[in-house]
Amino acid sequence: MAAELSLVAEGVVRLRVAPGLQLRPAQSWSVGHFSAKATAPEIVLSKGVARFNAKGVEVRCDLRTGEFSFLDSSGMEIVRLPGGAIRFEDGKPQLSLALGEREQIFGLGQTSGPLNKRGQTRELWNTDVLGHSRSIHPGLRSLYISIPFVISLRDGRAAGLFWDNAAKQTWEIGVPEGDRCRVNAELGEIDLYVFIGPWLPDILRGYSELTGRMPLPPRWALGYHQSRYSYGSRREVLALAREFRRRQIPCDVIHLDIHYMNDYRVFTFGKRFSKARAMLRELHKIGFRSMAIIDPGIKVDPQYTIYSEARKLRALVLDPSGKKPITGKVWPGESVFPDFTSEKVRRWWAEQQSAFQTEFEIDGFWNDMNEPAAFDGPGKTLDGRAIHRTDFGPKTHAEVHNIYASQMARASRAGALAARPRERPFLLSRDGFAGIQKQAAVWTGDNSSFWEHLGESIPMLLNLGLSGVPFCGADAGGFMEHCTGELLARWTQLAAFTPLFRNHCNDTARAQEPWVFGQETEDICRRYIQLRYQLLPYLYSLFEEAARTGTPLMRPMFWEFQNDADAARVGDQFMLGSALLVAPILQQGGRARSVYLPRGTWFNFWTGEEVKGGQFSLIIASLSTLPLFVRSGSIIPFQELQQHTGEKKIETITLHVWPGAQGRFNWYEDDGISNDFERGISLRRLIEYGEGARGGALVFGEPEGNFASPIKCWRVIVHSKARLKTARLEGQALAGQYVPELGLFIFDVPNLPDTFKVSWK
Ligand code: MIG
Repeated sequence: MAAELSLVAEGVVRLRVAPGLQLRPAQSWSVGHFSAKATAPEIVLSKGVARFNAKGVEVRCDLRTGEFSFLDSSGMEIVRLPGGAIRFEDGKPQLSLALGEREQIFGLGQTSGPLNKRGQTRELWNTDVLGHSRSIHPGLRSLYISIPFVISLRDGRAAGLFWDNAAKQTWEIGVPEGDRCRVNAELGEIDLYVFIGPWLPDILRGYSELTGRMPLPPRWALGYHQSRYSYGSRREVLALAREFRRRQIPCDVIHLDIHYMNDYRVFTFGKRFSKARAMLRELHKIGFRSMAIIDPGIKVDPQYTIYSEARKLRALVLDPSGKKPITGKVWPGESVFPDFTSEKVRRWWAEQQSAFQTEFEIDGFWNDMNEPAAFDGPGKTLDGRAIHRTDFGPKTHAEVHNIYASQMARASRAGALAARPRERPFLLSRDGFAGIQKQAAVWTGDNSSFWEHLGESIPMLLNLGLSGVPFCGADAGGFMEHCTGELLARWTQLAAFTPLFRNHCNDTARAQEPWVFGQETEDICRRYIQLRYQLLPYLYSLFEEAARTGTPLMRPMFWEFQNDADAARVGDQFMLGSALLVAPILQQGGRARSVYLPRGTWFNFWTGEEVKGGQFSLIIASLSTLPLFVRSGSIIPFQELQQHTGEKKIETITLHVWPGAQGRFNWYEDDGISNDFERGISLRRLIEYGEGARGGALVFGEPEGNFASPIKCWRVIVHSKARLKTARLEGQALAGQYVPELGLFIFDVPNLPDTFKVSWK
């Protein structure tokens, strides 16, 4: 065996092992420029142990037993590969990791089941699963998004491990042996990245530097999305859009599912959408954006130009003989599959998509069936022996199956940028591999309108965030089966606080737009969709943070409270940013639940009531109430209600302040749509809160960046049971008003261009 150890960035160590005497040139679908920076660590050899030291990280290799251990800067062992743990059997690489007694494992992309993956077996193989819970498929081990990256947490210290190998992998995490994690891959070499930690944000920063970060999305993508398989005609789509406006339920995006096409031919509109361009313009006029679904399968039809061009260009995946394109049955019937692993094919696809987008003025695309699915193929996908002519030379489908979707999304992104070079694309993908976050947001595929799936969406989305994919969401209301008013109300409450907020359902399921279940459900849905829109400035700043650092927006409790052992066990509630704790009701008929509030003081968002943390509390919640808590010391920006993100110019931002010893908010703004922020046309400002002897103060830091903010006024709302009387801007008195019934003190301050301080008492 040949091995190589290198330091690729601060706190990130790479270990490569190959069966022969030499490592092959590295090939990666996920890791970009980063490996170029690798430096060799210092080596000290003594008593048969080689110690590699690099900037506070130590790797020990016992040359007699072959044991590898990785130590963090405090000397704690965070990853151990016991002697013989790295092996190749029939060319298949295997690893075995020692698990600590209290170690928990998170990540791996999209998984069903509980938050902590210890005790589960997972197979990383992108798979189309109808109804993705273990109650429907008891042996379920694979889902749409496979990411061989895990985070381990023990006694408050975290570390990360990424195996950069796209072949099918199996992870047996603490099963059958409780103290081992066995991982094997069908093909390839061992190429591991160990993230030393111990802080979660550092691990995600390192991992996302390695595999890429989510580009900042356009602001409209953060609004509410409505979808259905399928809104079947131009008339239906326009009526739907008008219904949202008539009922005053905010909405930004309508998704067009497969029935818009001409007999499922990609890049076409069918007869029932004969005036597609006029329809999409009409939607724009009333403030809607559209997303069109794009499947990879191209209908075999010599009269169809996309098909004939693809043949001519030799742009298709080949069957195992290597002589002709492989075919499979998908929605269009007999279909062929573009080979997105090739640069030439991605370029061609990008051109097709770009022409289609420009002709019809479509705003974004969602890529579905991108496993790729083939109804008649083995395991509902292509034969593993099918041949791809990749950027790295010929490969079998088994070698590239897991990256097919990421490469399709890459083409799709290039296409969107070609069509609208000045705008940020919004793309959505069902499948993905490590790095998908660079190309597209993801949704979690075909869940069902089951209470169980409502609950599972929390750990599923949390683990996606921990796997480097911050922009994710589950179909609100559930995709398959029939939703009910109560389920929709609870699901909308939860999904309003997830990064992607889309209601979508199946063609055979009962409709589930917010109004179909009657007045009460409609009012509840409206209320939470409105709240989402009011929270947009908060969300937008969180998105910017995710784009810059890899930090997820939707965070497990332990992200914010890493040293709290109880927080590490909670998987049915979460933090949105560091200020909001969301604890949805997940049971039919449920009117109460236990909520874990970590140490400190919390405020009930609805009543303002103070709740002591460091305990589990029983929280009562009527159907219209989502248990929602605010951490003390938080500053949360709200904006005026809008029916869509571009409806009006926002000139006032309301800053709610919940008292506590201290707090801060990283304010971010830009034009919300263009790429100008890449040239510094954005505005960043730190807002800090501090408590004084008899009052509090906010310090607005110096704005950074060149964006001319439209905001004229900050309306400060201080939550205080004690009567507050005066507010001051620097030395000057401001007009403030205390509302005793609500326990709120309210005053306005102009948005000054330099640093300034306001205080109250
Ligand atoms: O086999 O395009 O997950 O969101 O509505 C079903 C029809 C194909 C699966 C997607 C779903 C979409 C549906 N598609």
